[in-house]
Amino acid sequence: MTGPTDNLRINGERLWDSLMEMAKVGPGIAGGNNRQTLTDSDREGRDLFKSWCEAAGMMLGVDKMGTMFATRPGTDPDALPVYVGSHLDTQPTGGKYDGVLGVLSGLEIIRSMNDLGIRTKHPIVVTNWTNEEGARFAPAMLASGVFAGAIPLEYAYDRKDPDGKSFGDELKRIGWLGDEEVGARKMHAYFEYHIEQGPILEAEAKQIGVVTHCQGLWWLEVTLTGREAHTGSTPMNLRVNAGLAMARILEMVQTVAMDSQPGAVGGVGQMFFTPNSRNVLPGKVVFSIDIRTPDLAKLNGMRARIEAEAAEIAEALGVGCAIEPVGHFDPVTFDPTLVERVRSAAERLGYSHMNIISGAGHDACWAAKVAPATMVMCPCVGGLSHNEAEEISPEWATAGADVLFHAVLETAEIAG
Ligand code: HGY
Ligand code: MN
Ligand code: MN
Repeated sequence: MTGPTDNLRINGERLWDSLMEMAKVGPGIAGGNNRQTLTDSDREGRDLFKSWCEAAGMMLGVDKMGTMFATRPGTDPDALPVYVGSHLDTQPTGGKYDGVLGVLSGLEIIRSMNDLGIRTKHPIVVTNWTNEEGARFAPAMLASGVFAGAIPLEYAYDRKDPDGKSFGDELKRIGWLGDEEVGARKMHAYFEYHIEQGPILEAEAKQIGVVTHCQGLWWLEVTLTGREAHTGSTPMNLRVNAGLAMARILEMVQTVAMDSQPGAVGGVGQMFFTPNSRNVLPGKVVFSIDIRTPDLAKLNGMRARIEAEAAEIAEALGVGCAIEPVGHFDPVTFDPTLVERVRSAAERLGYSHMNIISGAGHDACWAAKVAPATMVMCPCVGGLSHNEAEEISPEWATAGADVLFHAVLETAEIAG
């Protein structure tokens, strides 16, 4: 099966306009977005996306995790659909393009097919996965993880945000609890277009990332138990200092990641002190360790070393230590046939390209467990993401969406 003719392109201006329109929903404080999952602004973004899908003639289905599936019918009702997805939820200080570019490029493909009068054998389903970020409710890629059968639905519903609100209650509250069984849908193939969120494509002056793999991940939630005491009157030798234990563990995570080079990362992004008062030694410190590498043995070795050394550090200070894995997926190899379609589309369209391993996790990582899946990437300025200053160019956005368009059409099979 060869790809479509090389004169097929999406409407880059319309895609950019839609990105800028969606960016107005749940604005941040520095030019980006704070459209966290299951908040009122997430609901507003979902409602806007739904209106656009319906205007493009698509039918919307929603599952019991709130994931949105907008379908453009194919000519063969028995043919499994080609899915094109990503996420509309953002980090609290997120950018305008992380996730959103993939969802709205899927919509742009449909809009372009409508303009060009293209029909395909397989239906095409544009997907907005709930809670890809995992910022409010851990873990990341929660809805796609339930869809792939890796995470139980009840576990997902019980996940709590820092204010103690549950995922299930918040999904109901915003009115996006759907009726479809999660994972009942079967996919012919899955594509996800995403900004790189790293510096490689820009540094190498490549327009397209042909994503062959994605690194694996562990999220380890550490709870340290000290003794609340006065920071002024408690002698140093009488302290049970959970804060000090946390600092030493943080330093150790950095050492483990550096010892695991090349191709490994480790760090901490979230931490809570209780009672979090300036002149009280913390009775409890809870923080989340994030480690990642494309190498499975190295990933599990890093986890084992961190758990062992954290226990030693805590014990030496008389601090209690409990570690709970709250997020995980093994390194992912994307489908070689689909990867080749992305590469040949970039060549046909005259876009520079290179193979790349995704540093960030994506819903495609779970989709790859249940269907042939792959990704397309575009550069981002300075490799910056999960920062309100996240930026891409309209040209970069358009090039990746063109490649996505061709790879999806080749897979969905143009029916004339
Ligand atoms: O954590 C991740 O890699 C993704 O941005 N949620
Ligand atoms: Mn993302
Ligand atoms: Mn993200």
